[in-house]
Amino acid sequence: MGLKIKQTAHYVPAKVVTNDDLTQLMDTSDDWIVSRTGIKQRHIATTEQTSDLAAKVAKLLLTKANCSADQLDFIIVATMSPDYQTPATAAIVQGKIGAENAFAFDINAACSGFIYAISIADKLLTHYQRGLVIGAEVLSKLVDWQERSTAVLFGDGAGGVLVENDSDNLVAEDLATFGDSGSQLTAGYQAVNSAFTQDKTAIHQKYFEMDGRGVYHFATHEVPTSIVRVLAKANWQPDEVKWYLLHQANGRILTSIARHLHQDEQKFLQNVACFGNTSAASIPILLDEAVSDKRIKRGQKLILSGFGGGLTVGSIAIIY
Ligand code: 4VN
Repeated sequence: MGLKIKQTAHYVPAKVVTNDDLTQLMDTSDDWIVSRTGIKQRHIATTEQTSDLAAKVAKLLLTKANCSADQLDFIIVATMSPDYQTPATAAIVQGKIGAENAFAFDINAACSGFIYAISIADKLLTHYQRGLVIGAEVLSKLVDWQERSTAVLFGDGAGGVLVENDSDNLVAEDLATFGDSGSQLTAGYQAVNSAFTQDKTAIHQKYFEMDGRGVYHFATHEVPTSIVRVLAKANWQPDEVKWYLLHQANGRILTSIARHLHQDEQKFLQNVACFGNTSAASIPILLDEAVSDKRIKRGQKLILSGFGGGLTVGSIAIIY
């Protein structure tokens, strides 16, 4: 017995912001963004919060699985852009959908969050029967819309899976964290500023700050390494894998990683053009799209790999 993905779903806010739209706000161009990142547009929330996107996904998953909310044992939301510090976004979702028998909590592993959450869900399923794992982000809250180096990259959205204790489809996992490089990608610093704070003049960065070259280098080295390790643990050859679903950070990074692994780029699913980088939501959105249009079929071997803030990386070998 073990983790089986029963259903997939995704939801994105309706508003689409194109690269041309961004040229109204900052000195950039469609050409620059497309050639450096592969991104053509992103969905941006105008009123919806992270919990609203996640609750939509939760409801879609229950409907698709023909399951009622009271049959859920747990809800995990992976997010780096929660509604609040407390309550957890997952708790808000639990309340919104009326999952009265479920415990709920968030995890933050940035762009690796969905993979880390699947790993946790797999362990929970030794004691529980059924749960939701959702990646949900409103990154537009954390973007400095004057800063062209980061503002062009990110988008909002949510995706998730309903998992059950069934056949053991999670074959292997590989999670790693490089906290000593964490300053290369930060957002939402929470300043210490109480009645007891002396110097209140310090400048604190609320928005995304990224050492683009550093994070790019990290991704092109540590992601292939993690994938090689997870393949070895699964006892799979790279060629046996039908699809590689990687965090949609940037289209060029995916090309580089495919080359490192000597794999056809066509095996690396890509939707960064439509959604931009949605951090913890990117892999489950990609998964749901490819399951829905029947590229991904039952029994196929998949590698899912997330990487980013922390710095973190996480890969799983899974049979769909
Ligand atoms: C993982 C990665 C990135 C990321 C890093 C660099 C980058 C995305 C730098 C060079 C620039 C184009 C953009 Cl690898 C971000 C996250 C956060 O989710 C996670 N883009 N670029 C250029 O000048 O070509």
